[in-house]
Amino acid sequence: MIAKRVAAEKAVELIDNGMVVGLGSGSTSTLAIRKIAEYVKNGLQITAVASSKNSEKLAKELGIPIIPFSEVKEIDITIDGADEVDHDMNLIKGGGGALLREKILAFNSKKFVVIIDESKLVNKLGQFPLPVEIVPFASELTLKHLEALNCKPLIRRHNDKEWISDNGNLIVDCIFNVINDPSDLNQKIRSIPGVVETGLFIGMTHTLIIGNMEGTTRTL
Ligand code: ABF
Repeated sequence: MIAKRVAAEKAVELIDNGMVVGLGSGSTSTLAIRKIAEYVKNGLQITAVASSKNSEKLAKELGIPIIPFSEVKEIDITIDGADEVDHDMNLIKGGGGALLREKILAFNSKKFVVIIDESKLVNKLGQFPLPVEIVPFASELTLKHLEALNCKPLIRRHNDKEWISDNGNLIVDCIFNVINDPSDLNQKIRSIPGVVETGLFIGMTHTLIIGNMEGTTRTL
């Protein structure tokens, strides 16, 4: 946890007064949200938008001012975690199921800061099953097309039921083991009707902050 915490805290130092801040999801982002709340209590003036219902709830409980997206022209900085990161700072995200909202925030941010512990760094993406958000309609057909891309697609389940995203969709975890061309795969998956979004974040990361067990960070 220390590695995640130092990465999260380093990222929060990048926030200035007056900024619109995008809040990520997951355990590393939660540490960032808690730190932001401390700064807000001590006088930092920001507004924020969240990438999941869970993060929004937590931020509100901690006193971070959440504003509706209708009031946002652009997000100054979004701080979010990742499941895997390669040497080009491409990511797999969506282990927590919030990949669509996370990608919308990242896309609309001047600065997208990714915070990880060093265990998330990989030579090639794909060990972590790639989450893909799909609409429930005709999901069996969508799954066949995913399978044709050489993966084993599994619909995410929780308590014996299909897990439903914040957007009312299904998440398919696609086991590839190795993804040789993440950009090409991202395009191929996104061209399947029924697919809403993939957990591949290609060329979106501006800053990567890596925390380690010694309690120090490295920024790329
Ligand atoms: C979010 O949280 C997700 O995109 C990713 O699935 C997850 C990272 O997990 P954690 O921060 O809990 O290790 O950022």
